[in-house]
Amino acid sequence: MNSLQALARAVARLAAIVTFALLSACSAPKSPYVFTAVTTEVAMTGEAVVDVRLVHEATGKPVENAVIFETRFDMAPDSMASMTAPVEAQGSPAPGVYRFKVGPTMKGRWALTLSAKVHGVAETITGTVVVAAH
Ligand SMILES: [Cu+2]
Repeated sequence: MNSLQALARAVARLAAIVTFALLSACSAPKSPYVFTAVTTEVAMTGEAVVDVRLVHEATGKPVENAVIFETRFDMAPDSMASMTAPVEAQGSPAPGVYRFKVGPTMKGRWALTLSAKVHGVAETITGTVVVAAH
């Protein structure tokens, strides 16, 4: 095999790898459930409550009776992912709306990351909303 053939083979192999990578990325399943922030700002003083809505994106229907089993509140949006603060689930004040009491320790943007299970849905639903603490 001369060097030109070797090069052609290498290029063909690389093209195959790139194609596979692109197809894999495009076919990765996207969750049909989306968390969005109802509350986008909280005060540093007093009780800070954040409401988050969970909807089925295609129909826009609120998702009731989700079990939020994991929560995290951190300053990742302001490049301080290791700075965390307390977050406590407070139930559901309205259909598809989930309430959390948070305790931001610094002014700035905070990420509330949630993991949930919904009856009849096999996969875990995860999402992150950003709230600003003033
Ligand atoms: Cu911080």
